[in-house]
Amino acid sequence: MGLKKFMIGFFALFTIGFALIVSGCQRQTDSQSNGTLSSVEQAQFQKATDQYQVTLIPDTPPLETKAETYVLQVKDAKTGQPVTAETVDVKVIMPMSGGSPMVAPTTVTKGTQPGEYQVKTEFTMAGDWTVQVTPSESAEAISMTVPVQDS
Ligand SMILES: [Cu+2]
Repeated sequence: MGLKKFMIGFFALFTIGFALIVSGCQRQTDSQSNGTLSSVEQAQFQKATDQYQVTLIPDTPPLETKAETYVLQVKDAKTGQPVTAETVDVKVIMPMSGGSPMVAPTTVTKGTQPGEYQVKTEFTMAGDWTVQVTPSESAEAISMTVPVQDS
């Protein structure tokens, strides 16, 4: 069917795009002041606001379309201390043009270290996903965009 071919071509273009995005990220330097996404080391994704600094760490980079558990670190941006919340709210979504966003089923459990959480999710499609972290009920959500490749 034409649609299927179109989708395959679409994904191929996306994959090339991600490669460019990833290499672009690696050239970025610290962005803590303006709060944009940066790649701290090759495979960590970090974003900071006035209040919080969040870092997403994949076990085996790059991010791929499969079920996996990631470490999420949440720190107080001012003191540098890990947050003490039992859990944080994490939403993993992919905005889709002309439709409602895709939502990845996500569970969060407390990690072994202070301020660390285990985020189990499944990126169901290659492309740019938005990881939205809300460290506490009164906090603003912190969104970072992460590129996901086909596994
Ligand atoms: Cu999608």
